[in-house]
Amino acid sequence: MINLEQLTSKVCEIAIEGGKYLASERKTFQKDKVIEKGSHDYVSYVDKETEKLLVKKLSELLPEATFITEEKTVKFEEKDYCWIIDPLDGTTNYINDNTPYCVSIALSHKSELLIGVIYEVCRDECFYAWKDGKAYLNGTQIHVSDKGSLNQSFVELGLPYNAKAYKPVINHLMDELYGRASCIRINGSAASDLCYVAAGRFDLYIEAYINIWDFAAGALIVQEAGGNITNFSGEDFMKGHHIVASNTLVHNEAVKLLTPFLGSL
Ligand code: LIP
Repeated sequence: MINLEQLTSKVCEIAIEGGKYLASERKTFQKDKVIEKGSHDYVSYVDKETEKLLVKKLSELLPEATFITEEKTVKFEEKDYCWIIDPLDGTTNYINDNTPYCVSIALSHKSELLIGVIYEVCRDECFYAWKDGKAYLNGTQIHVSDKGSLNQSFVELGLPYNAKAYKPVINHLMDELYGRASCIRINGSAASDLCYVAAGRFDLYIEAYINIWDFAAGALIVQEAGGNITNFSGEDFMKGHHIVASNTLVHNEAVKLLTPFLGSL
């Protein structure tokens, strides 16, 4: 029987080690090292080397687990335990020396999330949670906010790479929320967006066309901090790509905003 609290603590050490490598490479990072793997979707040796480091350390920690990783440096095999890794979430921020960017690591067992660890490099913040163990930031328990309505909410929106398909949605959200919500931000790192909901910094975060390595760790951290995370229909998010994460209190209001797009995304 795995002790999730102890395992989480070791995963935090590994995520921080990955983050320290990202920070040290950033000092000399050159934009000519960047490759465009999809439209405006970038990667460099830094993402790949960080991923290899994480895979090596996590394999030693739990040899029976397989991997789903953004940069595909390791082959996925069908197994019960699975590490889900984004070695550098917020790549465009990193490339442009902007903040935030993170290492994101989740562990699942038969699709159930057991551990979520996100290390945000720029603020030296390690967010983590394990199933039924609550959520923490650098050793202190965190909780979602208590804002009761969208009118009071500090809202984070994402701009996924799939701009053509998402433009009608983001335009609609801007139209509905700009001037109504307390304020809107677009920070450029799905993993940290979820952590900020968990820590009560943001009250709501909405994004579509993101992948399991972007949201798996953050999803558990949000849930263990008392928040809610669903797809755009208010249902299970795990198999999809569209995410609404909130402090729970504003969730229904937020999901209602998305009803014009159900079935078309
Ligand atoms: C990115 C996110 C970003 C989101 C993009 C993408 P990457 O991950 O974190 O916030 O808008 O769709 O998923 O490419 O930096 O790992």
